[in-house]
Amino acid sequence: MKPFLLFFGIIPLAFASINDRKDECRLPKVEGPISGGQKGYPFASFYGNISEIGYIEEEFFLTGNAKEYEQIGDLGLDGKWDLKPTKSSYYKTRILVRRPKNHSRFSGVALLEWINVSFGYEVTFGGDAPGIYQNGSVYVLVSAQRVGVSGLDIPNPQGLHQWDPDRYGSLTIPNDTVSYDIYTQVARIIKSPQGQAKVLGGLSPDIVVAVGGSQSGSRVLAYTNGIQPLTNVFDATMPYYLPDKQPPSLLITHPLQSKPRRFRPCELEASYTILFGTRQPDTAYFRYWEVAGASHVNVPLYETLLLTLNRDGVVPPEQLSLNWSQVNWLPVVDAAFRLLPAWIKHHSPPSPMPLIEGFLNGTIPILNRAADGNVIGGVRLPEITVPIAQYVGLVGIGLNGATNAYSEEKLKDLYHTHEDYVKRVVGASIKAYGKGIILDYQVAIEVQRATAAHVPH
Ligand SMILES: *[C@@H]1O[C@H](CO)[C@@H](O)[C@H](O)[C@H]1NC(C)=O
Ligand SMILES: *[C@@H]1O[C@H](CO)[C@@H](O)[C@H](O)[C@H]1NC(C)=O
Ligand SMILES: *[C@@H]1O[C@H](CO)[C@@H](O)[C@H](O)[C@H]1NC(C)=O
Ligand SMILES: *[C@@H]1O[C@H](CO)[C@@H](O)[C@H](O)[C@H]1NC(C)=O
Ligand SMILES: *[C@@H]1O[C@H](CO)[C@@H](O)[C@H](O)[C@H]1NC(C)=O
Ligand SMILES: *[C@@H]1O[C@H](CO)[C@@H](O)[C@H](O)[C@H]1NC(C)=O
Ligand SMILES: *[C@H]1O[C@H](CO)[C@@H](O)[C@H](O)[C@H]1NC(C)=O
Repeated sequence: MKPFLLFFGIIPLAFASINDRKDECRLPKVEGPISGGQKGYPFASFYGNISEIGYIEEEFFLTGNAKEYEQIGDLGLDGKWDLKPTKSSYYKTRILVRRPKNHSRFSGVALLEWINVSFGYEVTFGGDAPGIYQNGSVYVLVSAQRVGVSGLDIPNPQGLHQWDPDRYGSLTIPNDTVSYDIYTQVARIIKSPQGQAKVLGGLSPDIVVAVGGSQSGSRVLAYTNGIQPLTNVFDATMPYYLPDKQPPSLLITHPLQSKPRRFRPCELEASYTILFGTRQPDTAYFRYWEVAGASHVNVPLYETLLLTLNRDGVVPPEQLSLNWSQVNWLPVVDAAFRLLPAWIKHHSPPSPMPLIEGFLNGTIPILNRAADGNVIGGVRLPEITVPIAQYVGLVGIGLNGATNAYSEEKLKDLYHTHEDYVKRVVGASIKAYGKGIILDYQVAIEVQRATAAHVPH
């Protein structure tokens, strides 16, 4: 295994001091904070008034030359990839930086999210997690891929260029083969004193984490396998909600499995990993979690996402259905955002979690279900431990899952009175909080939800 996995937090600093000197010269040019344009605000900016939570959000443009990478040998399932840098190309992109205004609130942690571009425009998931801001962490959205900037090659593209040509017209990413080095260069800015002075108001993070969900999770995973061993730039990586559908591929555009320190929470993912046999055992430097009942895109997640998409006037990819799974993995990711730095700083690893039970019938993954209809094992949120429905992560090949509500009789059977139900949710939420799988705000949300639910009728 590569050094950062074994010694991160302490030993990498020795590498960093050598690397940093060289890399200072290669820091991209920083422009900003950016203002103006037709819309007068950045695309995918924080939903709500960020100064009310004591934060500042600023956008910067970065200009530089980014390398491509070429593989040497196979991109194997063991994640031990050998890559070498090749030619460089000019790029200009943007980053969106959220930081606490009051420096004494800063947690010392910077999370760098690789923005998801699957919808043909840029979407953040992690950035909607409230715990980041309650904890005083820095959150940086990184536009690393061409589609986010230029849009898809379709009649009505929705990239940054189209959204606000005045503001974003000068941005360019030639192709995604340079995306990994763009990501590295952003991390180097966040780690260098000059960069910190320019984009972080002088905050100096001691832990920098790579995060990304879904297609971006694949990229963060590829980064972990192939690029991090060359750059040593991150202290930890956290690719999450990542269906392992793809075989290893050239150009590392659709990457795969590895042996990194990562969280990958979602029941849908459990079915895929059973299917493709890509689960990895936990190690001293690696945790793998699956969230029972959660689907890739679930109701609470999509409701939150729609607020931003509607504000920004882009076309949502699908219509919300309350029949999708109601179980959200994001609160677990938010909790993991705390556990990862604590792991590095205090050598206190997050608890291992049981896997969701299942097996393969031919090529079809079957998850074992208890009498209540829900899966056995996994990270268990109050929705699962005090259930009012069956929650299914994967329905056919759908990414939304399903919620199959229990009958009134069944609810009456399980919970004699509403007070009984609420009391059990309160207990389950406090227990989940105690286990570190949700944060305190989520306890309040769970209890509120239960109180408002007509259970039993
Ligand atoms: C955002 O909140 C700050 C602080 O509460 C306030 O001064 C400012 O006017 C608000 N901005 C908008 C656009 O509402
Ligand atoms: C900054 O945060 C610290 C610690 O939370 C607090 O004591 C201090 O009053 C804050 N300063 C301002 C100007 O809000
Ligand atoms: C941020 O999270 C860390 C790790 O859980 C904790 O020690 C610290 O007290 C938190 N800070 C705030 C302001 O919530
Ligand atoms: C990416 O774009 C650069 C600049 O246009 C070009 O030189 C390079 O060949 C492209 N790489 C691939 C793999 O298309
Ligand atoms: C939700 O499921 C119910 C029962 O299966 C069905 O009648 C209804 O049309 C579904 N609603 C949506 C929005 O899909
Ligand atoms: C496995 O699949 C076959 C048909 O493909 C089906 O008949 C059988 O019931 C399945 N077994 C289980 C345990 O699901
Ligand atoms: C991100 O990308 C994946 C596909 O790679 C897509 O299924 C998913 O819905 C996207 N996530 C969001 C929230 O946009």
